[in-house]
Amino acid sequence: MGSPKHTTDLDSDYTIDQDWAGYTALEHDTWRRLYERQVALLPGRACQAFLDGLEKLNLNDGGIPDFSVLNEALHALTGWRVVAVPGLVPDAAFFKLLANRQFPAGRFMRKPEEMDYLSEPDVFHDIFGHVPMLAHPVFADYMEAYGQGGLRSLTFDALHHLARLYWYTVEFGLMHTSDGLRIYGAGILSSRTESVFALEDDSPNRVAFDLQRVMQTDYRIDDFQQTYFAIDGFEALLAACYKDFEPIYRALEDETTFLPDQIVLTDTVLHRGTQQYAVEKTAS
Ligand code: HBI
Ligand code: FE
Repeated sequence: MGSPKHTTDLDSDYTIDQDWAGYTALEHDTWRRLYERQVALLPGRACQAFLDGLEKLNLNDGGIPDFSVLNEALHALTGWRVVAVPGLVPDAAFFKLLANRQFPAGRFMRKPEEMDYLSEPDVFHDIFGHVPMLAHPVFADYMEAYGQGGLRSLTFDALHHLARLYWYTVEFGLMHTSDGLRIYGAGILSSRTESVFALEDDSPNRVAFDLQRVMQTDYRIDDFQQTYFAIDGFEALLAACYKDFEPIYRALEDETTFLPDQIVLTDTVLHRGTQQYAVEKTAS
């Protein structure tokens, strides 16, 4: 987590100063190494919106981006801004920020020995993974709608349903394109190994996105996903989600929860996974 020079200057909405001048040369170097590694994986895997966003926002300048500079470009494109937070923020605060087109980003940089995995979102995951997508106008609207739906979910005790939607779209989403499946999920695109696994490995299921199905499905937080859901496009995703979820929450009260690897009768299966990776992991 943050180095000692990063003080705890918490505001009430959990946002803090990025303290860009406080990053060390090693932390900037870690960004550059992560960046170069990921960019090499993107052609043929990342969706076009992500590639466009990366270019428009000039995230390849070298080193950890200064949020104030990044925000000038991002705000001009879609009205979104990035705000620094110390780590995970409480759900209500998280939703409120999104509903106001403010994306909370961890400001700390992972240590060199955590290049491949860390449990809390750092500045590389949050900026490289999430922010290019926020430059896309329809995805930008989806994220705001998600924040508003999140605030409303708190009055229905439906947070777990909304969290699954975020997980299987914003973090681990795939998309159909005329060239085949592409990645738009930030959790995948900021991971060297999952960028290959999610698209190319035989192990995970790949299933067409369905809102209620996703809201009923548990997920893995500590390892590769066992099922990925593919949307038809951002317009379709926004249309599916730009509605009152109350009837769905009511319907879900009588429904079972699906396991992370489960295929159900109503699924449009694009690839039925062998689950070999997960089985071997459990056995070892
Ligand atoms: N806080 N900084 C940060 N980043 C997240 O992705 C995040 C969070 N707080 C809550 C949260 N995510 C999830 O519980 C939501 O997906 C529901
Ligand atoms: Fe994330």
